Amino acid sequence: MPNSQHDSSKKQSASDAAIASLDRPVPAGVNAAGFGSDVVADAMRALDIPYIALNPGASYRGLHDSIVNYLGNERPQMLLCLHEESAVAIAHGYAKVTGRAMAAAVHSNVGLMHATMAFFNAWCDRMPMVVLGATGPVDATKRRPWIDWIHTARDQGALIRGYTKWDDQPASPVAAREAVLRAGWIANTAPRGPTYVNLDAGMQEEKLAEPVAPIDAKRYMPEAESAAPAEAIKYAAALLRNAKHPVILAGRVSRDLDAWNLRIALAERLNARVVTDIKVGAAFLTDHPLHAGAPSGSVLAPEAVEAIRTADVILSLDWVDVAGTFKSAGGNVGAKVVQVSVDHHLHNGWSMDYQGLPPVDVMIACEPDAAVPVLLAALGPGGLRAVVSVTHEFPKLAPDKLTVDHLADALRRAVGERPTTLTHLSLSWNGASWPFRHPLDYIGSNGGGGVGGGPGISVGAALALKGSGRLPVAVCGDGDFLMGVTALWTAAHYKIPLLIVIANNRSFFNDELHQERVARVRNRPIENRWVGQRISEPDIDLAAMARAQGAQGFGPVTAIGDLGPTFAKAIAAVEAGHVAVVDVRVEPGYTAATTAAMTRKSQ
Ligand SMILES: Cc1ncc(C[n+]2csc(CCOP(=O)(O)OP(=O)(O)O)c2C)c(N)n1
Ligand SMILES: [Mg+2]
Repeated sequence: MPNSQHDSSKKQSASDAAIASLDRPVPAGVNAAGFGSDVVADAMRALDIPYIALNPGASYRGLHDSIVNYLGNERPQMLLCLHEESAVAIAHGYAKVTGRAMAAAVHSNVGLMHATMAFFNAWCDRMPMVVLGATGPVDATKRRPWIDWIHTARDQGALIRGYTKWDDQPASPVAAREAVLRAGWIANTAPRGPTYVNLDAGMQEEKLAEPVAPIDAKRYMPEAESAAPAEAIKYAAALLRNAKHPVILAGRVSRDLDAWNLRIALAERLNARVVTDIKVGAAFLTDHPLHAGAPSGSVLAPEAVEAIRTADVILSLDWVDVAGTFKSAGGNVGAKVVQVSVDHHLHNGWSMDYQGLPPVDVMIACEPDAAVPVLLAALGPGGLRAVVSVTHEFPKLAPDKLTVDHLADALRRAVGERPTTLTHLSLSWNGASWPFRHPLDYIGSNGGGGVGGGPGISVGAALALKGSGRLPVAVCGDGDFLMGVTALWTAAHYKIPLLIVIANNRSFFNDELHQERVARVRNRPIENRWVGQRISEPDIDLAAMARAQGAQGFGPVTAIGDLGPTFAKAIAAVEAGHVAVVDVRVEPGYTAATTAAMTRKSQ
């Protein structure tokens, strides 16, 4: 857990114990590794990963047995998932809170195929995870007829290699141990990302001819933290010290509270305007007077555009898309650019998620958390100069129709002073609805734009937050919820408290705006934009889908006045340890700025 969470670690371990009491196998009395997969299980334990989210399959029945009967289903403990996409999404959400890799396991080629989008989301989000997969016996003489042949593919890792940091298919138990340690090490080293180890069924099930000599696993996973380069810091400090209109683009940063406070100190030292991005986790106090406009995704707030256009020095703290942001701000950005990032180490030829190549005048090739304190020290003393004074404005609420802004307003009031983590936000969300005042107030979006990630990511985040005293709350679009809905059962079964509120516009509404734009450009009727988009006739009873899986379902809420009392009941259920889902029927619509940007003829 980040430093800020240490005080709650006692409560946290009590909640781990509650999960550990579930799914207990009878003791098998096995205390020495006897098979290839026992060696793999030992290596998994050496990674010190508490959970492995999985959907089972014969290709890894050897490993499955080792986790249950050799490790006793402990560290890692299995978390059964109904779909591989949610298994990997749960590991993704866990990493978004803790910054550390959880594990997942998927069955041979078909399970991996189900998991691909979740890999991609985690990859684009730079989140670590170790995924174990398997293949039918590589040695064809050991294959069962038919099934082992269809579930064996040459170079299975090719399915996910374009969006995975590293993968391997080790050929012996000792090589598999090395692969697992390397997978953990690489996943957790910045720039972070998923890794994949494909375990040959034959290798897993092989009886060990002799005991495997133990190793000191820690020595094979050395901390590889990058330090801020002194020369670059000196140049950057000189540029920033003399800047009249500095801007900080606060992007991919950690959930650490000390690092958060240092970013605030840096902004105040420089009197810099700060822009944040709702695609990634909270990076700055959004109601700080220096924060420019509401946090937004691809459509920048007007205050942010103004700050970027008039800036003389821009400091990017691993901002996801510097070049695209400059383009959105109108192009002619004249500022000198200081870039703090190690992201370039990850870029490959398959995925363009690295975005446009930005102009950079000073490159500080380390993580933002390492650069900020050194930069502050290099700047020397100085204080808050004339701070821009702004008052935080919440969105104005429509008088009659229930909109997503009403949902946000009532939810914020219902949550009140409780420390709350928004584990996911719908595409319809208005960034002005909710101030972020702590790095765990919001953990960012799905990373790769893969709809359906919201529920699984939220279950993983709620797992990491269990016992921390923070209330995990997800706001999902109905499309997102429906694609990932079976992740709920895992939360219900393992008693992971979580509130999911559905901004249910009964539509894949994002694409209605795309069809509207095409209709405008082509001079065709925009009133047809809904065809092939609306999820109605019949409306789906989303609360019933929650109840069917052991969660508590509320709604549909259709009246503004019912929002507050319903949220109060749902929060009480979550505080009593349940998973609660509230179906809120909102008017279809995005913020005026997003709608205008998406339907504009020129893009
Ligand atoms: C897996 C996947 N399928 C399709 C899309 C295209 N897409 C982007 S947003 C969106 C609509 C999502 O609907 P919902 O979650 O209900 O959000 P809304 O736009 O209605 O607020 C779709 C289908 C996608 N990004 N990912
Ligand atoms: Mg929708």
